[in-house]
Amino acid sequence: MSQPPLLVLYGSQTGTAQDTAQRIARQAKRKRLQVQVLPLDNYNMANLISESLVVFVCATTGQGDPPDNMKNFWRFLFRKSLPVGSLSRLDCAVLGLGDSSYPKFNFVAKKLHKRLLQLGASALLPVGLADDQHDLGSDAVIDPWLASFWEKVLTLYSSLADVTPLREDEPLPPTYTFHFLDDVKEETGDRLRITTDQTVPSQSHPFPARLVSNRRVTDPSHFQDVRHIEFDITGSSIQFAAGDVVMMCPRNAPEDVEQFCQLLGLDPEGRFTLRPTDNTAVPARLPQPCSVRHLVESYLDIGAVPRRSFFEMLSTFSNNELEQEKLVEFSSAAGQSELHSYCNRPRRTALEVLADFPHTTAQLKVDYLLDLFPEIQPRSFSIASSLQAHPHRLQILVAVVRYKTKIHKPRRGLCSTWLASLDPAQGEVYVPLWVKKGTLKFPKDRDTPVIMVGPGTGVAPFRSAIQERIAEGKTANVLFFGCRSESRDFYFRSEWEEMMKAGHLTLFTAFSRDQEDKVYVQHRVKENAELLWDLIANKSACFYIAGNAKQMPASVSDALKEAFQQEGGMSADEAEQMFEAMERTGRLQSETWS
Ligand code: 2AM
Repeated sequence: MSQPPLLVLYGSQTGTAQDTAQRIARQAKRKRLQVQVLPLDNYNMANLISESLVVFVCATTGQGDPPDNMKNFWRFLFRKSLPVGSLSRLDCAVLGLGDSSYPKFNFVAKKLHKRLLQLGASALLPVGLADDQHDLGSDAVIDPWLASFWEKVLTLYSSLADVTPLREDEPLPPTYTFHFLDDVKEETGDRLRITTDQTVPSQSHPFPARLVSNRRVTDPSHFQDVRHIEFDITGSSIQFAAGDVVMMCPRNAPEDVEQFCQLLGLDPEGRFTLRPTDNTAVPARLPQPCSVRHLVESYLDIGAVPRRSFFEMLSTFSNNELEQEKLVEFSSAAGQSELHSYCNRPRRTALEVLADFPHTTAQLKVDYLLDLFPEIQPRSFSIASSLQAHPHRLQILVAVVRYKTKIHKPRRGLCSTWLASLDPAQGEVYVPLWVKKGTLKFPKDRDTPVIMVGPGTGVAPFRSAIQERIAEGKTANVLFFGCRSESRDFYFRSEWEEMMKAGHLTLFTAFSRDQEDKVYVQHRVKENAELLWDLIANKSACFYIAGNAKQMPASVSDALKEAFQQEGGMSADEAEQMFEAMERTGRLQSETWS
């Protein structure tokens, strides 16, 4: 009997679920099983009723929400009109990727599993709950879960047991083949395709926004480079409100692109078209034909820390004994702790790994590039301006990420480094972007006061909110801002001062390093307990926290609960309950990032 094909559907926010889905597909191909891998939103849901074997790999985002590329599926799946029993033909398996340091650990996978069963599907095995916090990484759960999954599949499709699987050390066929063109002058479409239609820009149709300015807002003597960046969005249908975020895909640095091409012996000017070897679509983001430079610069994530699957694949290309031995070790379950010390801890990039394995790298075939390297993922930034205050403009506040590990060369954040390098004085620069609804929502009511705690770049969404609110005549705005020093990183100072003068803003500052003892925003919250209590208890104020300092949100929350006890005469339990009630009703919201 011929087996029905395996479908692997994933919902991925940062690429890990996608990588895991692709790994499952590779394992299927080694077992000579027909397989298709798709993001959930690219799959026609109506077909689910006729599928017989589907693996779902789903991440859960920090807030317990499904990733962006499964949001439509999520809405579809929970429609009341879906008949119970409609998925009775389906054997399914759900693998969740989550992080147990967040309260809604693997919420999406658990809920999906339950719903599929409710609709009549049979579960091949219990839902897999991979955990980023596990000492040995999420593979500690994924590996045994997959072993058990394949065991079940083999029982289900007994004829598979007679098939000789492809050897582990043989490369699988690539997903695409590259067809190089002789005519190098051919138009590539590498340049931005300016969208003239008024469709709302999205990941597949970003709007090329012109860079207007890119200004450092911290003193040159300060350790951190923070940029205030402005884009012109004239001609787009982009609308946003305070709390929304802008998305963009960064590019690799030109010197990294050069080095990559050199290591692989590729001509950056070479132009090619991609042909899928199976039914996979050509990535919409890649123009056809495309230049090698464009592919490496804008698509292949060569600057990320590579995953285990990268080493697995590299090992199949190696013809150098020493290198291959090491690569096989890094791919094995036993080699994970060593791989962690070599790669994850020092944040070694895929490009640096290639340079460490020169013989293997020289053997790499261009056809495998899209299998080896994940696609550069979009990054999000809180929008720092309001359309009312800055019509046709969109501004962000970006801390340029740079840090040291044991590797000599400093580590750099891909997107912030790329953004910082863009210079509008060097000619017109366009950045493809789109906007997404954010999680922070501000009150519509004119008289509701808003208290915002945003140290560092956490102030970005609050600058947008304050500008928007002032334009709408909402002047009860209280901001707690923290930075290291009044003279070095107190950005937007003059703007705040003007608003204060006009009576539109109350500002409390915490300059952590301008005196011997650290002063943080939570200290200012405590000092102003009386005012905060009055605003919250008597004037129904909303309270917001944003920022990237790890302990900050918890410390600010504690300071607020203390204020409830001190000023409201509450017990610790009552303060906690009031805090939770505010969270539940949206009167207390936070947005944190790392
Ligand atoms: P620090 O770097 O001097 O420790 C913006 O980054 C501001 O947030 C800085 O003043 C920083 O202080 C401060 N910050 C760091 N950790 C914090 C925490 N746990 N709570 C509140 N603020 C913090």
